[in-house]
Amino acid sequence: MTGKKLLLQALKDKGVKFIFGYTGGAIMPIFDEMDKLGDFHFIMARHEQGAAFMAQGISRASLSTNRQQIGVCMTTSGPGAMNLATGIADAYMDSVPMLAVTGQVATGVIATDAFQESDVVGVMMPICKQTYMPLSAEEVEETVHEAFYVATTGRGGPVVLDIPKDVQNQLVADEYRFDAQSFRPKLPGFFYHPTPEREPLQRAIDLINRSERPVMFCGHGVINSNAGKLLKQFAEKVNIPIAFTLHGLSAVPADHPLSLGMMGMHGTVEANRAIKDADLLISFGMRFDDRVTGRLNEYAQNADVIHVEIDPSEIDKNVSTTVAINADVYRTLHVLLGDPMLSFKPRRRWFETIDSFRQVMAEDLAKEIEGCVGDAGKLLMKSIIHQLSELTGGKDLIVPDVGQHQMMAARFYNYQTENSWFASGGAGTMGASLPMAIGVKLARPDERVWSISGDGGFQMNIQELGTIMEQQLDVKIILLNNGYLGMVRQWQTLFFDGRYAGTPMQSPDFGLIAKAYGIPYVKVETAEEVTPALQQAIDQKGAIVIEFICDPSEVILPMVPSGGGFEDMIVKRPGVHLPETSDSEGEES
Ligand SMILES: Cc1ncc(C[n+]2csc(CCOP(=O)(O)OP(=O)(O)O)c2C)c(N)n1
Ligand SMILES: [Mg+2]
Repeated sequence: MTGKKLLLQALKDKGVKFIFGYTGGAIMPIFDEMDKLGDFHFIMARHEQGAAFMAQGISRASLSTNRQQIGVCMTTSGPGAMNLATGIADAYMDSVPMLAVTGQVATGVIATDAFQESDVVGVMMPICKQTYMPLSAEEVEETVHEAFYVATTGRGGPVVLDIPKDVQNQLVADEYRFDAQSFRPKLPGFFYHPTPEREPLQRAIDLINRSERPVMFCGHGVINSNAGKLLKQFAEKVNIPIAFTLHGLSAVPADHPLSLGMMGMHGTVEANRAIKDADLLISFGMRFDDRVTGRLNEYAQNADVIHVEIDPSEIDKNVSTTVAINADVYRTLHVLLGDPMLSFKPRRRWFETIDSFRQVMAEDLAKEIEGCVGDAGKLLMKSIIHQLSELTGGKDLIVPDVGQHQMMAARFYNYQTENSWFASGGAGTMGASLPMAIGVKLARPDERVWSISGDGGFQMNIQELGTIMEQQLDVKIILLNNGYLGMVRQWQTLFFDGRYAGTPMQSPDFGLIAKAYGIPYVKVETAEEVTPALQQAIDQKGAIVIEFICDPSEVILPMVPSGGGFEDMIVKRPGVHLPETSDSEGEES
């Protein structure tokens, strides 16, 4: 058998159905063998970055199905591999398991600056969970299985497998003979504790029973361990409100009475104020990212912290814990739910206080949503998202890009389906949406998928319209065009005296672009057209691009300025109220 056959056999064994990629000299042998075997559905991206995000889409969306698939992308060496880097770094930040296979120049010329040689292992090592370079075909089989084990065990993450061309072609006497029963990866230093220990659990239960003003956090770990239903049961059992990180959205229905919505920089007033006043924070599968905490030395100063987290390196990293539970979220919730000592407390005063927080922006937001247009008569993103939510009953799969429209989609879609929100969060990569939506659609073909982009991000991976065309994928594309890199514009409005450096943007005729790819297109400029256009997308089979002409001065509020504390939360439109403190300069949006 050859190295390339062993690789493909192992991928098949792991249930891989789709391979996303782009060919080139150093990967040709594997592509050729893949074609001969005919075991995979190969999807040619139009840019390697697209392939990485498609692979992410498969992994993220199939988590909650009974057939978890690990996304695989495959490229040639040098520029092909380098073009994957952004998608891999993004998966690493967001704990998404995936496998990137890259061709490498032959072992005999490695480190000679051979044609299309890049040090893939060197470049990828700090931006992925593990890298491998098998130096003989004999290593390939075990390496692939170990790569899958590492990618999916504990906190998920991307793994890179860089295979020199001669190793792909090398003949070995052995047949493929992998035995899952006897497979024991030799990974000294790889710790994984899925089951919670008794003692910290007991202390956690005591804290929960005693607390008067608790808030529970739902992070990506809840989605990744498929624990949404358990979290909901737990919250109901102990009567504790839930705040969501960006990645925790859709774990529990967004309109659940205990939901406070999203927390953090663009979180709701009720989530952020409740956290500020809480006496106990119970965090499930999240990492206290700076977008969530704001200024750390002011964060939840009077609260005890229970942190349930699978990755021990996240515990006590940003926020000191009172009780640390290093375990899988699902298993922890399962044990907690079975514990007879946990009690229900009415906490009436706490819920009254939270209700008062809910009122702070309720009226302003309702008015904007109802009105649908801003000062200049252009459409408001939040109203478009709200109408999409109403029309779809909150049941569809949403893949936002990065920017204001992403935050609008996070805040104003009423998520009802578990694991229905797929966003680039930790890295915040513009251009993620279109390719990620392709992977999501392939993983969940029977559900409706909406890719929602801004005019900036859409143009970062616009070439993937070609993949949608070729694969005839039914992805509904919403383009919220405000003529600006809107999120950065919002920062400029608030913190740079309205100087719009590098944010106004001229766009092409998106109608002509859609037409060139054979994709139907609708342009929406007035409030009356919004719902009919969305309905048209729903009624019609196949992809569609709907471009909405949006108000560039719309802002996503509230906003906790970068580096600020919850005290500094901006709740009024600029011009009405400006924060006194702003040490945000130099930080990235
Ligand atoms: C690849 C990349 N480059 C730059 C940024 C910084 N950034 C964050 S949001 C944003 C603006 C996005 O503009 P657009 O796609 O039009 O969305 P809008 O905010 O207008 O809704 C920029 C430039 C980023 N997140 N990713
Ligand atoms: Mg924009």
